[in-house]
Amino acid sequence: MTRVRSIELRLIGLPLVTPFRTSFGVETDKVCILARVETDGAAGWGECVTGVDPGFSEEFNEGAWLAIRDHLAPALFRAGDLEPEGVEPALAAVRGNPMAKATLVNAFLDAWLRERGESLASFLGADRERVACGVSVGIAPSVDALLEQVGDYLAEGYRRIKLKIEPGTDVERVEAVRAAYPDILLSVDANAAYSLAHVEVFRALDAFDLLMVEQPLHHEDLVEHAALQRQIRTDLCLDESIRSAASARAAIELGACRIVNIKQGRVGGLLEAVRVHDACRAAGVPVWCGGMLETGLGRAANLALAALPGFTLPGDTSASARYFTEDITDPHVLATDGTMAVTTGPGLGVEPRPDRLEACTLRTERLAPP
Ligand code: SMG
Ligand code: MG
Repeated sequence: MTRVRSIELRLIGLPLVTPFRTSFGVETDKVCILARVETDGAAGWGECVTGVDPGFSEEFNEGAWLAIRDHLAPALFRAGDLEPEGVEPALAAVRGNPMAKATLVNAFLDAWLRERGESLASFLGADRERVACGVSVGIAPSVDALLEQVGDYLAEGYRRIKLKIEPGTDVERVEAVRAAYPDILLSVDANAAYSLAHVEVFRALDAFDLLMVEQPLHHEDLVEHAALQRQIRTDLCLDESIRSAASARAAIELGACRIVNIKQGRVGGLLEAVRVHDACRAAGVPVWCGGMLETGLGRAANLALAALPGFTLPGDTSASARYFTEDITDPHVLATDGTMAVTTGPGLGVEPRPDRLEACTLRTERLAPP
């Protein structure tokens, strides 16, 4: 048992090495909330995966900040002495807001594990020390620019390439990359930009031996995803639609997907992420670890999660250098075999560097019990 004594919220901003364009917008900077939770015996970190705008989901930085400050943090203070399994129930009176909740769940877990000297990977049930890594490539300005980026990432060792697509920038991009690299693991991610009226696009993509098509339709369209899956050969993978282990089970039972992208931040934190993993594994559905352009803190959490046995496909856990010239932690580095190390120290096993943290901070607020 340990008690949350105070929480420091911090908004940080750091430039991305290259703008990241998806079907819902362009990001040039990573701007996110970090929570530092102080317990009786340690401090732990949680990185919130919301962005500036509510484009990927309805949650966004300023909303998450208020949800944490005015609702979730007070609930955690009121809960008193806690074990990890008590944190989600303590936050349950707040409906939804999984990304805001994940920030505190993960930060508490980090602090609790640091008190015990146990690594996150060991606590979650990891069975390996390194994970196979892929990379997500934003919508490029041209086919040539895309081929150059893909070539660079493959040369670095990445084991799977995921192309962001949107209506009008899809089949010809995939065709060009597949022609240049006939044997690579290749997938696409539409971030919900299509509808069932586009079924011909997905029939055309069937020709390119894709590992999966990720989240083609709106996040609420499980029945529509199932209808699309019946009409194409390529496996569908769901990202935005999967918000909990319950929604993963629903999607699988409906036949809405055959692969699941697990993002711990999107499902309310690392504990629910393990339940999603367990539900998929029980159903024989492969999972992989998604990414939200996390800093080295969130990335350490993703790497620990990706080391669980059901994560059988390379994920979006790319190296720090794919995102930032200088991360806020010591960088996560890709080996030439396309793997990265899972951290082994207590909790997340990484700390923000104080100088980097100060340099990136846009705002802080300290929260404490009344
Ligand atoms: O962390 O490398 C990363 C990003 C991977 O493509 C990625 N994430 O839908 O899977 C996804 C997107 C969401 C990013 S929104 C900023
Ligand atoms: Mg996605």
